[in-house]
Amino acid sequence: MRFIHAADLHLDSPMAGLRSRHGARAEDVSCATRTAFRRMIDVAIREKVDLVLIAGDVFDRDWTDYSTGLFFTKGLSDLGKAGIRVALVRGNHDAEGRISRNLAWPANVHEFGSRAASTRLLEDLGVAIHGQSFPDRAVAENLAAAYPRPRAGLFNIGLLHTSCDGRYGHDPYAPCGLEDLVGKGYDYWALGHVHRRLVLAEDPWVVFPGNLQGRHVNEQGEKGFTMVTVEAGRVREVTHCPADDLRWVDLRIDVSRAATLDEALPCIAEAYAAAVAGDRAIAARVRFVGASAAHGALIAERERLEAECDSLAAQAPGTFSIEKILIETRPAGHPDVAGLARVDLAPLLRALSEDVHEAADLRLGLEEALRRLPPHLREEVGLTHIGDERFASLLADAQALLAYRLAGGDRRH
Ligand SMILES: [Mn+2]
Repeated sequence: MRFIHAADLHLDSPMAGLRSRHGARAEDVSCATRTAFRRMIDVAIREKVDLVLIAGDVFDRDWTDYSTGLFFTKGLSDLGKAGIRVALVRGNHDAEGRISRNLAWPANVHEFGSRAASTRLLEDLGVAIHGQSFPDRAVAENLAAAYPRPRAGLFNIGLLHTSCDGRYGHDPYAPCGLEDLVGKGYDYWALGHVHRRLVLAEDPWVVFPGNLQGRHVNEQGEKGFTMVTVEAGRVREVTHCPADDLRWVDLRIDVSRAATLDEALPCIAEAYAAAVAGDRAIAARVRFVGASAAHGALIAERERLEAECDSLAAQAPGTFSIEKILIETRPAGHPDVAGLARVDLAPLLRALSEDVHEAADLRLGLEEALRRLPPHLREEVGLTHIGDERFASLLADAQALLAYRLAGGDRRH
């Protein structure tokens, strides 16, 4: 007997950050969750698995129309035509109370109810599945505690959407201890909710497969589902199968050896090439780091830098998209003060860094100016709140920028 365990499909999740930046490409990118789901269906059919388990969060949010639901039922029907059964529970994202539209599932699909945990027997496969859906988003009680006792002589699977003991950085829904699960007497716990792949125990198996497709830069690396082979009522093999169509990476590009924006370009191209993973599309957050003589140039010529980043992305192998560009470089040594001295800015800037009253005045002025900006602009420039550290780094950037401009740096090419 073989089954697939998947969770957190989040179909039609908007792929935060990529939509707005990529105009024409937005549609491809937003299809990533669908493509990943389709990959899983194709593997299930090709490998002739017996059963597919989905541990909640099939949908990212309430459907805006029926197309999301139709896409899902089409995949389920294809499984049905291949003789593959499906069991699923709803999670916090697709709890009964959150999805207002409804489609009847194909006949090969069993959805567990949300009132109480129940058991579904598939005796021809020698399997008993125990599960319960989320009635609403926030489920505070330990659902696992009331899961039924295992059925003797069958392979017992617990299907559950849970934060487990809350150590894995997700909202604490249907919390439970690992010992609650292990003590239940089941053979395999098919969990969902934590988007990272985690094998919490192997006797019995307690597994979070992770989500099928990363949705933002904090969901990096390979994503997919888990394939489980059972022989004579015992787990023989547990394998992770990648399914993601778009892979998120956080690219730190060290430009400490570059003195100009142009010298930074080969560093970017090199980092892109290293990030490419087979035929997966890449979505990258690009972060320039290092103490660099190009610091001032990067800040002053940000618009060109962003365009060069996009241009190099278009040249990279495969599909390479940029989510966001962050300039986190520091100046290398002291900024070129010759230009500053010429207009007597050096003493002023020194005073701003050293004199708390001067600095406080400047900060008030800056905060006042920010208050006049529309909120979406404040957010866009990342200045919703200016802490001490942020203020000091803004001041240092302003100094580097002025030095660069006064030295005629932006007229050099
Ligand atoms: Mn989820």
